[in-house]
Amino acid sequence: MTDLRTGVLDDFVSIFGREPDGVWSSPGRVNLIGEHTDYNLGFVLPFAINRRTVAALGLRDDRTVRVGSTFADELVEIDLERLSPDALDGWSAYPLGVAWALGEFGADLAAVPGFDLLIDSNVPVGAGLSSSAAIEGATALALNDVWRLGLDRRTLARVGQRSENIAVGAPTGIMDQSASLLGEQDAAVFLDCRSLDAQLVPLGLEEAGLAVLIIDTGVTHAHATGGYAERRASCETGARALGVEALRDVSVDDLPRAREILDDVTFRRVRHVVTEDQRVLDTVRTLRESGPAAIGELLDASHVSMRDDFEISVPELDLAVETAQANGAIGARMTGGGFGGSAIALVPLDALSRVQVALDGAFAEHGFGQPELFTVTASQGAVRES
Ligand code: GAF
Repeated sequence: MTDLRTGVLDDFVSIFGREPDGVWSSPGRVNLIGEHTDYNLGFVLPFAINRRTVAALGLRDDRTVRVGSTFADELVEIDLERLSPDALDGWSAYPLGVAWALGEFGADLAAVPGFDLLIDSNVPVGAGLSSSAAIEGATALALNDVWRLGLDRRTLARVGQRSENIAVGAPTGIMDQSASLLGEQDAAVFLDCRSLDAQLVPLGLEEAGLAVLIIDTGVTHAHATGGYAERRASCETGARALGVEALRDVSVDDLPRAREILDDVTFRRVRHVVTEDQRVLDTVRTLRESGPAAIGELLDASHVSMRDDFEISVPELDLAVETAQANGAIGARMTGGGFGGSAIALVPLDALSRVQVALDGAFAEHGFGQPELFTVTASQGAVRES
């Protein structure tokens, strides 16, 4: 972390020729369980990870905004007057979209000063670990401070979501930004996506001798297009047909009636969301009563539901999950929006190398590219670093 912070400070000075007002950071996230439940106003249980995005920001005395990053070789410049979703594209839509969205949540964009912003990150892009929410969280926290907006973290999460929905054009829910802004060390964030009530649930992984292994398949996913939006539309169709505001309002006991009313595909989409909400509640209860070693079956069941009912897995993710399970993982599932990205496996420390060797072997045997394997810990959410 010190390296990222020092690096972004040095780079800010060499690019903009002055010191920034401060450095802020926000982490990526992994979702332990609760997939595609957030936009159905249900429950999720993500945690912030020990991979972060840092943002160095300095106010200007004019109305110009300049943003740069260590991963894109360009400096994007725009006047605050012209800041609108239509004017934004590429990677800079993430930080600039946040500046625009703050205007939707009370910032007077006609009165605030411009700024220079530089971003660096060690959250892998395209791995399903929310590198985008990390940029949004760091930018939102920084602008909230320097523009003295006084918005709370739940509101900043909504700002990030609005930016992603409107400026970037991805119809995502509130989970990723909430995890990035509300996460704490060694705890998962149990979020009710209707009320936005968030409770921290201690994970106790180290005490239990367990690690969360990320298996990044390298298969890229893009939320702005295709399957994600189509799944969301199916859920909305299902909710309308069942006469509820959102699938959150459907319980496991309602599923027999749902089967009578809905076509097969819509029914299976609904069944995933309804049973996944229940699995989140069961996981939270199990973690509190029995600890992390007892949640394996819930993780496994979540993967089966995403593979068979929601149909958002791919062969590489299925292979990752099955190989981890067969070699000592307590539980495993794909994580995030699906169609690529990463799986997670909950692995006893003494089985970690066996699982890793087996994954490398299985991917090679199937002719798939080598997966990236690394463990993550539950870390602190967004902070001002200096
Ligand atoms: C992506 C989205 F950004 C989240 O809002 C969530 O819907 C997730 O996919 C699926 O659970 O990460």
